[in-house]
Amino acid sequence: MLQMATNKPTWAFLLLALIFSGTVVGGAAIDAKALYKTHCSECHNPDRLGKMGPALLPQNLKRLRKKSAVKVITKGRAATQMPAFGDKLKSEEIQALVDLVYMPLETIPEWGMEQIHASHLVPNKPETLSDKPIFKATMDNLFVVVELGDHHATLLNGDTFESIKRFPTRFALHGGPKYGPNGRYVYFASRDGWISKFDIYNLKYVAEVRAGINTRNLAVSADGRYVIVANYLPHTLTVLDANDLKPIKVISAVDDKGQTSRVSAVYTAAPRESFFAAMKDIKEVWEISYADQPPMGFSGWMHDYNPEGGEGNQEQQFAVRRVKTDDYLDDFFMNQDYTQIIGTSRSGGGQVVDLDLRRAVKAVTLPGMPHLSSAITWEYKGHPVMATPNIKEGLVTVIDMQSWKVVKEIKTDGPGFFMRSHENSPYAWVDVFFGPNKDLMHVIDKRTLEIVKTLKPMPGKTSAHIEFTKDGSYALLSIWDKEGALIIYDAKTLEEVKRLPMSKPSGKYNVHNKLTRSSGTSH
Ligand code: DHE
Repeated sequence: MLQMATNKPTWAFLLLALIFSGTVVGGAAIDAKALYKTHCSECHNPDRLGKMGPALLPQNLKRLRKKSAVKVITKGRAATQMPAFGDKLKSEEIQALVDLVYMPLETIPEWGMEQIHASHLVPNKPETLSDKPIFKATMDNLFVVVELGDHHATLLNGDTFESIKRFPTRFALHGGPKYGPNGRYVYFASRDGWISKFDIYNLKYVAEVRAGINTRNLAVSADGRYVIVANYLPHTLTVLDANDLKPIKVISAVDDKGQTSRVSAVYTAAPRESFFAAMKDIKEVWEISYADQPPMGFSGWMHDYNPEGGEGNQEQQFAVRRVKTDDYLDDFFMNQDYTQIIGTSRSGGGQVVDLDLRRAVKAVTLPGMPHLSSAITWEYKGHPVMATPNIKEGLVTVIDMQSWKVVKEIKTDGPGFFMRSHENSPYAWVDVFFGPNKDLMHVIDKRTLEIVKTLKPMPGKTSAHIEFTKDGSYALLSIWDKEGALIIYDAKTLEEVKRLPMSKPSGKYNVHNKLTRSSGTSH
């Protein structure tokens, strides 16, 4: 149960609520609350706090004008699961829904240290667990496969492609699960804020905690000591002890003027002993140090803005360094040595930000809405290049990472979502996630930048998201359907080797490739 801090509703608020919950149009009253219950509550939660879809509250809709919100409900939103309602609802009904979701909630949910602490669970005590794996397998060639269809995960043997264990997860996981340093533990984040730690050696959950109400993803520090969680609601980052998932610190996402922000995502930058957080509502990227002694330049934020008032918190642990950006960064990609990021706003403006100079160093035009969080890199004609699928156009954009110029736009059969390769493979695989060709998967030769094969593994069903085995010999593909499958391909011959039925296997994560930060996969 959420704990609520109750604000007494004012008369003005009640009057507005009355008006908006029963808008009168042409004599007939539109019951916005009933419309919300029928069309929105399943994904966005009856209380608008977010579930599969994001929280719908005025403080989370600051960047979306009401006019654009009408368009989103009418036409749907690219790259999200938000469908179009234009053929189901009249324009007055859509307007009434927009007015409703921009109304403040009567009570403001609170999710701070106290509530996080109270949610903490220890399903299996450490003294009951073995220090050695209770099964035989090449431990760094295991995969965790997330099955969104019925909220389960499968631990898969990467040599034999047999399931070691299938176990339930929290509702609607999002973002890749992350491994602790030696691959014994894997951490999951659900969209409703639950963080779960699973012990692969013992095939059991060992700790859980609810770190937020509406959560995006998590990152694990390279030293394995900390887990950090990015939240849309509240506007915070939550730092947990990776050992038992007890909360250590809640960091408010707020700029020096007091403007709060949703946190889009958080990533680990191992060589810098820090995390990077993408802010959704302020033009900043945050570097959060997890070193015992943060380097110079960190910690300023508490002095800039102290939500408690007072003198400013001197606490050094998880000190923040802000990097101001020229635009919002809705999606970004960090180079392999974590010195630069390339980011884009949803409106298409791209910028390269130097993390040490702490400013944008180059503007890049990237139409087509690149999906940078799934970009990959390799060497092409002696230059490091990155390649990204695009969500709005059937293109893979290949960019030189020294000049930041576009080397080639590879035409595909439709917009894509995920792209993957491996150091030992000459091929990069990209899906055609959206549109009539969603059942296709392209294979691109990294040496020529040409599509060399297009697969159609299960006609009519979306094929998406590849991950390679440790040595790059096999590529695992998902069929995104409740009656879906995991399909294993020989990565050289591109022939199918095995097919395992699975329930909407959204993503799969190889221990070795993740821990070594392979240039062909997400980090
Ligand atoms: Fe994701 C990763 C953002 C919608 C499936 N997604 C990520 C990451 C970000 C992100 C920032 C990287 C974090 C990480 O892995 O730690 N995703 C967003 C959005 O902003 C967006 C467009 C809107 C939203 O609703 O949040 C969005 N994502 C989706 C989906 O609709 C998908 C297809 C289905 C789902 O799970 O809800 C989806 N996203 C994924 C997956 C990953 C992911 C499977 C991990 C990819 C990987 O291989 O690492």
